[in-house]
Amino acid sequence: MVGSANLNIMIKAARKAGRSLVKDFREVENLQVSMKGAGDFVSRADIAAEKILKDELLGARPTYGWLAEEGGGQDGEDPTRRWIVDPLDGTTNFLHGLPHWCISIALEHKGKIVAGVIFDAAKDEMFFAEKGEGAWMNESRIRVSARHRMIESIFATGLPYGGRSDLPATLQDLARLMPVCAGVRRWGSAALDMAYVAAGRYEGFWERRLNAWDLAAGIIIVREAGGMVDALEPSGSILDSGEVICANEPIFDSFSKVIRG
Ligand code: 2AM
Ligand code: CA
Repeated sequence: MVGSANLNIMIKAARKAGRSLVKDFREVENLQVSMKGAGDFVSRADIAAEKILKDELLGARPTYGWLAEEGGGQDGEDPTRRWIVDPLDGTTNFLHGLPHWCISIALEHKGKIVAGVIFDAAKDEMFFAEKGEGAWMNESRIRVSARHRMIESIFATGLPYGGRSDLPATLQDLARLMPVCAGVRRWGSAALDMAYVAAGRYEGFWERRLNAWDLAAGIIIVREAGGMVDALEPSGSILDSGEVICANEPIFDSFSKVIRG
């Protein structure tokens, strides 16, 4: 697909930050240092990737606003457009040498996401979409899966970590879902979970307490792949609530009935 100028800027930025993260990832895999040493190293890798993305994206579009995980946000001269960026989604995986993490970049226009890029640099898988142009992975068009029976379907989620208060709600979700489906996966990168739903690798994904930068790019990639994305509270704001449910269209109703209770 021949993307817009903005999409090309996003893909170029993702590749550049991806090279930096892959280099650091090889290093972290070999690091024989204290937990704190590895943690500090990963924070530096994360901040370095964010700087590359900011230089590339705001360098090319200096009037746009900015919202990112590490450095926070700033308003642009153009109040209608904003980059929403997670330089490293799946940080815990990265820290443990697990090759499942990504860069997530979205472009918001008048409150709607109009383009998204999710780049899994370790596997060289570039997921992207623009409004009305379908969803893609590298050179190929992607689509959500066609499975429509719960018992044949697999779903992904994120399990709360570190004593967070949403554990009981997620355990209740799992108690309802696990007996009626073919399995549940927990990979540790919300952005890649959404890219995988778009690519038809699993049927659906839900998670609570996420941030706008975890979700923004995934929203358009899933929708352009033919999937449905909603806030857990029906028709609420996904980015404001940080609670998401998405799936292929045929399974969405059954899946959301189970999750929403
Ligand atoms: P992050 O890697 O950018 O922090 C997985 O459940 C999602 O939760 C990921 O998208 C991850 O984004 C986020 N998350 C934040 N803190 C986390 C932690 N300590 N452990 C696991 N996931 C975390
Ligand atoms: Ca994240």
